[in-house]
Amino acid sequence: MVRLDMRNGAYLVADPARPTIQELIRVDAVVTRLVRLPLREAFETSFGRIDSRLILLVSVEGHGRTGWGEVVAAEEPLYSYETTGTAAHIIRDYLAPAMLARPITGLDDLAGRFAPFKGHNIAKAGLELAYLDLAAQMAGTSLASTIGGTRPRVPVGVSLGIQPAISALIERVDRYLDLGYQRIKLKIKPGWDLEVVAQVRRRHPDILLSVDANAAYTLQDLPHLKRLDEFGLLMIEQPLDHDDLLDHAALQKELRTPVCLDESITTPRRAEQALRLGSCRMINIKIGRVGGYSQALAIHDLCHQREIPVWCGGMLESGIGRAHNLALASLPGFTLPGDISASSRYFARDLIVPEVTVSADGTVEVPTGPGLGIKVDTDYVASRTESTERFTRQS
Ligand code: NPQ
Ligand code: MG
Repeated sequence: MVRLDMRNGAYLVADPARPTIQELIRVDAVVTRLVRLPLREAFETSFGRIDSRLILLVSVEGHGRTGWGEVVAAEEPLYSYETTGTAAHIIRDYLAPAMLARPITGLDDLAGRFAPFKGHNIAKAGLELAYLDLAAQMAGTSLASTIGGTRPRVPVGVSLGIQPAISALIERVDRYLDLGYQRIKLKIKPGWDLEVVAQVRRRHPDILLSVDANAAYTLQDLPHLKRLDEFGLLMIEQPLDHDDLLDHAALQKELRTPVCLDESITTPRRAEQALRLGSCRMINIKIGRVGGYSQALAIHDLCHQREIPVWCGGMLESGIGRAHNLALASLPGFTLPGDISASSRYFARDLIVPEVTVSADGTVEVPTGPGLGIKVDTDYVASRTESTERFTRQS
């Protein structure tokens, strides 16, 4: 039986059968680093286009070890209101002091300290990730097994940005299918939707195909969106506004294609309300968007109990965030392919060794070593770091 217990606005880890962390973690220092990685090619969505990824890395030091996390916010508040700048501020002034105040007894303890600060989920998640890597290292177990993950490998798909021409998109669809990716997701917007989907579907009648609008439509577009039903899509992701559950419920009633919510699901309570309203039939879980493992686990457990499929979303993470996504996606409820591509899909060189690779069957291995189970390439991180801040315990 899954509980959704609240304390200070944060949900407690929901499944009582889940292993809990026994180690008392005393964090000596929290370090943030701004790192810029060039993208191998520009990534365009309905809200904008980027050529490089500015990443806020977080590390926590304690017990002679270092745990690593990643703040997945973008530079501009277009996907969500958070940015690398707002996250740096919230971590500096509120979250790092709360984390350093006293030893941490577990995930619920840390989530409870962050909960009084409203929102800023992506900032909170960055610290939770780093904490959990350190806690799992201390326990000598992999991060995946620490949270109750069961899959040794996870199925993955690729998200393909808006292109200058359909021919460029088709070329990429073919390339990633050849590499084994199990699902193709097309970014869409008004003017880059029906014709694009029709051509890809005609060429590949049987693949798992989905679309993601990143909130580019309104309910007035209902007749237009209904035409997507004929393409047998796995889902249409976040067609309407980022915080609108009611209009999504109205839309889902009129569509055969399952609606999947991304931006709209910011807390376990919002997930529960979306399911109660019928706003979606699937949920994309991003650890950042929901405020860390504690909340992601609660949403996973809620959906698993109700047989709602979930999958792991992506935020163009470096290998550090990518490795955390692998741990999350190893949970039993993650039945659909995640947006967890190979490092090389986005970057010429990643921040970790070995890099994340996708095998020919479209799966990625979940690391089994202690903690994240990958090595951070600290020399390469240093060479890419634009600025660093270090926060330490007062006593
Ligand atoms: C999504 N990601 O599922 C997001 C959107 C997204 C892989 O499609 C910088 C930081 C740029 C975060 C572009 C994918 C981003 C970003 C797109 C997130 O909706
Ligand atoms: Mg999305």
